[in-house]
Amino acid sequence: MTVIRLYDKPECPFCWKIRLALFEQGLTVEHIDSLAPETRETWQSLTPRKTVPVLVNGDIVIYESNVILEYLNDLSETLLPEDPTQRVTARLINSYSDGVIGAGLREVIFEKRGNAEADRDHKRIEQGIAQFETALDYLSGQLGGKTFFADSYSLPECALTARFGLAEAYGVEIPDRFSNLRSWFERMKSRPSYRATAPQHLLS
Ligand SMILES: N[C@@H](CCC(=O)N[C@@H](CS)C(=O)NCC(=O)O)C(=O)O
Repeated sequence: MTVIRLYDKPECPFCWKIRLALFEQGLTVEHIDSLAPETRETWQSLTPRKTVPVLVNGDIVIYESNVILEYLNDLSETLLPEDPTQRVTARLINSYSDGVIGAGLREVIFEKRGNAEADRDHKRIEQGIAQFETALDYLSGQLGGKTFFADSYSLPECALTARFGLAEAYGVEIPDRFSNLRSWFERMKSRPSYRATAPQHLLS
């Protein structure tokens, strides 16, 4: 049987959501660390975008995390709900996670990562946190009192678990006023997929 290979980077949120999707689907995968100098040339030759994640399954090479997610769903039909309206909801929240939730967090993480406290641009960090918190309003409204963003565990759970996991690791809290999002994140963290896929150096 062909082994699925994932060119991966531990702290990449796009990679983490793919790791979650694979684990939740029960798929076995060989993880290849794209940061290792000996693998760089290989994975870069596989993608015109020169980004990770890249998934290889036999002859199929897929870059772009959302195309990978759609492909994984095509394999097992477990990452998107059945109902067309629910599928749209799942795709929209996934896209919002990439573009809007990711934008504020990126500022905080890029500024904190590798910079000593004294050397950080605190204004950039504050603005990133404010942007993140503003973006949570919409998410909280979309989730309401539901268990998942759509009617089952789906793309938004993969995408947002990775984003919130990175946020937490870099000291960015979900404010108390978003109690539904906080409970949702606790539920996601209690799933076996969380510890199995989180960047091991960020786990406490
Ligand atoms: N739209 C792409 C974005 C992927 C992306 O930006 N990956 C970053 C890491 S988080 C990357 O590979 N950057 C180049 C590098 O690390 O060398 C996707 O969804 O797959």
